[in-house]
Amino acid sequence: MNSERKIAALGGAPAFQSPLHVAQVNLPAWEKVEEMFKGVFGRHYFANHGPLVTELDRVLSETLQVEHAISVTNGTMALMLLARSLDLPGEVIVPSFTFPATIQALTWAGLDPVFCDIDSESHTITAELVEQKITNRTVAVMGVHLWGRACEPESLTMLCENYGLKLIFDAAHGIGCKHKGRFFGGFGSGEAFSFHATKVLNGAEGGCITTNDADLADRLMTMRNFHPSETYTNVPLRFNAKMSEAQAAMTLLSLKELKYNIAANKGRYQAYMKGLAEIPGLSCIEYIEENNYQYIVVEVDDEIFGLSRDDLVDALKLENILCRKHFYPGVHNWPKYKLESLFLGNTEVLCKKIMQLPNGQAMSINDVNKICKTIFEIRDSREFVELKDEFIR
Ligand code: T4K
Repeated sequence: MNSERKIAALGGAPAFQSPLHVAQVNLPAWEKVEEMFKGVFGRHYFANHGPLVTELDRVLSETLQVEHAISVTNGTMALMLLARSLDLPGEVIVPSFTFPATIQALTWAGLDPVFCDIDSESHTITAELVEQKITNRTVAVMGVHLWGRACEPESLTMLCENYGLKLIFDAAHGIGCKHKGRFFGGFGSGEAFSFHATKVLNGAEGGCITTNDADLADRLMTMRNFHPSETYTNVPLRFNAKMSEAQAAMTLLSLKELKYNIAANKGRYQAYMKGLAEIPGLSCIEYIEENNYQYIVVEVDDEIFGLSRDDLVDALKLENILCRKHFYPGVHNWPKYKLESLFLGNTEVLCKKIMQLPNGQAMSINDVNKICKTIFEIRDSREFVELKDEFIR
């Protein structure tokens, strides 16, 4: 494709006038927010399991078709509580290709993360790869449903049963996603979700843990607060991890709009798929099962595309298209966790190739098409491709 426009890296005007963030927040109409908050203010009740948090726990368990949903302050706290509730010392097998919260939650819970490589297609750990990491110190496996794609629930369950290990999931990306027709929420002993502002379900921070295990639910409800009306089940530790009424108000409103937001995401995802299919060297990950389409994840093959992932991200930034290199460099490369003896081949490759493109409510299909066109323009800009180091570094 020949383009007349001078790309921003060569001094042209940016493709977008103002920054287009990787995630734009999904917002309900202001009148609905006002109405909901009038209720909160009118009741003078803001914390400690008010009516909205109670309602949210009920609606979440009903929506996700799971026995118990326990809402908390954020996704990281959901992971921390879930990990701490295991009350076991030892090692947990986990991917490194994830948001750092997954690993930090284990460390906060006093557990030792053991990094496992991922499958290069699914971007998740597999039962086969996990089995190679099991030692007599292993107590659990934490799978991550990355990009809302299921992390082998059946084979990991079978493996963990065979070895007597606990299985928990980081489902931060997974609200509204299904595996074999079943919503995420009931896999493993428990699953942790995030309702961060950048997620398809925006609780303005927030999260929850779901489980079908009544004892675990009781322990988690006890661990999340100090409120005297809670049960006094014996638990390892208690926190203030309660979701507020304000967060519950936002989450409930956002839940009502979830299916519309997912449908809009799907439209943009399909437009990206179409636009990027015409660009050799770029491939957008596929969603075979029902997904929330929140993440537009692209793998850059620099030899075919002609530019590296990092060059493309830098050039797009100058166009006001703000992408993310999730999850570079991989948590196993953090100084705290780095082991010279550890090599995660697929993780290393993906950390250098994957980027996330913008998606969310503030974007139209035209915007998606414009982003795809801009990528063409950057690739076709010979001057830039040859001298990129001088232009953007
Ligand atoms: N497990 C996994 C696998 C996760 O991906 C995450 C979080 C967690 C656990 C932990 O869940 P939480 O504790 O966060 O509930 C973002 C999010 O902060 C994070 O929630 C998310 N995963 C991660 C994948 O992405 P950042 O630091 O890369 O992006 P951030 O927060 O700067 O937001 C991206 C852009 O979105 C901003 O540059 C501007 C825009 N934005 C953001 C916020 C917060 C807005 O326009 N408005 C906003 O209010 O981590």
